Amino acid sequence: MSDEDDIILSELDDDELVQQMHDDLYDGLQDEIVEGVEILLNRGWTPYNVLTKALVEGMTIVGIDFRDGILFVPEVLMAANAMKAGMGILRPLLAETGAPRVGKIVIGTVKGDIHDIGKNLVSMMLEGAGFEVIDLGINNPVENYLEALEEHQPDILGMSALLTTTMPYMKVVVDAMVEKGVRDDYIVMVGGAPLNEAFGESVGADAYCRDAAVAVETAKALIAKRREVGAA
Ligand code: B1M
Repeated sequence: MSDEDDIILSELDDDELVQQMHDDLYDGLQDEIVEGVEILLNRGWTPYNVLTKALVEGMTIVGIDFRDGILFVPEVLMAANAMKAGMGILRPLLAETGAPRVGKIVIGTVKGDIHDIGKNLVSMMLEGAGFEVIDLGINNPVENYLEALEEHQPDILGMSALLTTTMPYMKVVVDAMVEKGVRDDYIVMVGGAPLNEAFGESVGADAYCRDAAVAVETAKALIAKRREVGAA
């Protein structure tokens, strides 16, 4: 049930339900989002479709209205928490591919930045594609990345930034890797709404990823390329 007593989510058809979930996400209604996710899954929707059509599309609307000054930080936080609640159900399902691990990635949002929805999405999609993901969370100083690389020896380092003020920190991390002589031991992938290809190149990353789907494809392609070169 939504907070409007007359709406019973399970009685809506798929299109109406997805529309209602966009509204519920906008209103930050966690319980309704969880219920909507469960209903769609029970109706045979794939976790990926629930994620992209019900949650990501809904969050895009929130983003636009935040940008335009229609929504404010507390409301966006509530929407983000509702999205997280939905993602909590989808995460294990997306990871349940039974596929052998295709690679390992250490990923985290850079220092000064607490945005993690996109990064979590990338992590979930990578897990779903068979990757082992070590998620460092938010606000990571360079030391966190370096320690995690040493400890976990991943194939890939992934960094996320959503602010124009924090994205330059990616170069600090890559430069530290160069200084330590370990830059070429790892594939470096970066992403986040304010980034682009040129920025990715300028910080010395191997790839900029526009979205989670591109991140998965790029991760697979770069690992395959690296293994080919290693085998030659
Ligand atoms: Co913030 N925020 N926010 N915010 N926030 C933005 C980013 C902003 C563009 C909004 C706006 O003004 N239009 C703006 C940045 C402007 C700029 O830098 N030029 C902004 C601002 C200004 C701020 C604050 C400074 C606001 C304030 O306090 N005055 C503050 C900063 C706090 C900080 O970090 N120090 C702040 C705070 C917040 C909340 C806490 C309220 C909340 C974050 C909650 C959370 O993440 N747990 C929030 C949110 C939700 C947003 C918006 C609305 C949505 C971001 C999001 O989750 N998008 C955002 C507006 C927008 O982007 N339209 C905004 C959905 C997500 C699925 O997309 O993150 O782009 P995205 O991830 C994509 C790709 O980018 C890519 O794949 C993902 C999935 O497809 N990707 C990667 C991302 N990371 C990757 C890593 C990879 C690969 C791909 O590695 C390999």
